[in-house]
Formats: sequence, C-alpha cells, structure tokens
Amino acid sequence: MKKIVIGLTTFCLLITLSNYVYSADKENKVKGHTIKVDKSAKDWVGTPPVKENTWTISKGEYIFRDAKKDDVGAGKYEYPTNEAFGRCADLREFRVTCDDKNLYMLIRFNAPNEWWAPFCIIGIDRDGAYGKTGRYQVLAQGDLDYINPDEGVYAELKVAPELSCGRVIAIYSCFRGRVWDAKGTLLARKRGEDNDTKGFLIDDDNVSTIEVAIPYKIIGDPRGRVWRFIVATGLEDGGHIREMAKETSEWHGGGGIGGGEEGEADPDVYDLACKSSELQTEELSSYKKHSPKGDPDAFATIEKSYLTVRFAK
Ligand SMILES: [Ca+2]
Ligand SMILES: [Ca+2]
Ligand SMILES: [Ca+2]
Ligand SMILES: [Ca+2]
Repeated sequence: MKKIVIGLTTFCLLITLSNYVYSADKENKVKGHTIKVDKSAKDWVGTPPVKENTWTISKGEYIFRDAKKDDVGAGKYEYPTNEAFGRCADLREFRVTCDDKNLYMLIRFNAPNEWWAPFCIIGIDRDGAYGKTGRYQVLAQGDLDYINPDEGVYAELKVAPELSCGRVIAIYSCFRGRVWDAKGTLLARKRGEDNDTKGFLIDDDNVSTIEVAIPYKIIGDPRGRVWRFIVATGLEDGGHIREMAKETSEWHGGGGIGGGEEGEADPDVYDLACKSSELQTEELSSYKKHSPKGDPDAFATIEKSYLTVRFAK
C-alpha cells in the first residue's frame, strides 16, 4: 500500500513538473494574434493576472496589470482641478501582441472626463544590454526653443544607458499618436487627417481603453526577440505632455517644482508600468530640482521600471 502511495505521489509530481516546464516554455513567449483597431477591445481575449503590478501571458497576449491609485508621480503629484482630467493618468493595464505584420498594444487608463485628456509614452528598448549604450536615453524630449509637438513629448524623462530606446511612441487623446526613432526623428504620425501614416492605427473603446497597431516597417519585427517596454502616463496639452508645477491649479497638477513652465526638471509623469509602486515613486523622484530648464542631466532616470516581453519566432 505504502509503495503504491509513494509511486502515485512520484507520478503526480512528475506530471506536475513536466506540465510546469512545458507551460513555462510555451506560455512565456508572446505568440500573438491579429487585433482590429475598431473601437472594440473584445478581440483582446487574454485573462489579466489577479494580482496588481504583475504580468502574465494569456492567449498570446502579454498582459501587465498596473496598481490602482498609484498615480502619484514623484510621490505627491496631484491632478489639475479642471474636471476634464479626473484621475485619467492612472494606468490600469498594458497589453502587447503581434501577428506577421503589426505590433499591437492595448492601454487601459482610469476613465477621463474628457476624451482628449490622457497621454501615454511608450519607450521600446529592442536590443537590451547588448545595444549601444550612452545614447538615446532621453525619451523624445523635443527642442525647448521651438515648442513643436512633432518634435517630442517634453516629459523630462530619461532611461538608464542599458535601456536606451530604439523607438519612442506617444499615444494621446484617444486617437492621436506619433513614433520617433532613437535620435528623435519622427517616423509616423496619426492625427485623424489625410496625411496620417498608413497602417499606424489608434482608436478607443469607451474612451479609457486604447488599441494601437504599428506596422513592423515602422517599429521593427519583434518575433524571436526580447523587447523591453517603458510605459509612462500623464496628461495631454497641445499634442505633448502637460507640465507639472509646484502648486496645483486649474490646468497644472501640483507636487512638482516651478510654475508649470515647459522643461522644468520634474517628470510630467503620474504613473509607470512598474512591479512596485514604491520603486516607481523612487525612480520618478530621481530628478535634480535646481537645474536649468530642459537640462537632460537633471531628468529623472528610469532604471528598473520596465516590462520585458519575449516574442516567439
Ligand atoms: Ca479591437
Ligand atoms: Ca496605476
Ligand atoms: Ca516638468
Ligand atoms: Ca504603476
């Protein structure tokens, strides 16, 4: 009897172990599926993880579930008092999948009161620690002498050298967006106009959930590779991210520094996709308060707040 029990236990253990190894190998990579950017997120079929600030792979989708109400930026950020904003920079979910032509992303915010209000920056490090370091660290900042939304996001945010981003994407106001290369050159633009870049698609499902499609000829082909995603959220202002200030007012959130003038070193970011809300606050607080406007040396540096997505071949 004892032998049978031991035999059965060993058998069950082996089955469990082999299942684990099999599923870890099989489930760890995104083998994606086609998404229609059609104002319905119903084609995102994966199940999100139960725990906040964790990720899973489900039905070919990488799914990160971000914590609720961790949208406090460098620790004490408040929203502008104008009711358009609500707490719309509270990131709730970020998903990635792909097919043989496009990378697809889903961004879920806390619902804004006005459709134009949320802003999301996505940096993609496509070559990891093996890439060129010491370059492309600032996330498409733009030129302060000539504020032009096409040039950048003006978020005062940079990443560690080993996270240098080959692509930076801005997604905002439910259907607008831009993609830059590592040097800040604009590669794609969608404004809902005739000259939108073909194939770069952005639309919302019920305002708070945004679907994005980007062709590989713009973003690169992730299949068989490991990409790292930096996801940062804030508020829209004239096509770029809204500046923080020391004091809260109708149009500027408080808890930062200065009077809400473009380029002040506080990161204009309320939330990051990050495994720990404490780590997120620590990284967003890593800016230098007393420095000239627009000085990249003073910007907060993201070192650990990123998502690692492994793509199947
Ligand atoms: Ca859809
Ligand atoms: Ca959040
Ligand atoms: Ca700032
Ligand atoms: Ca977060």
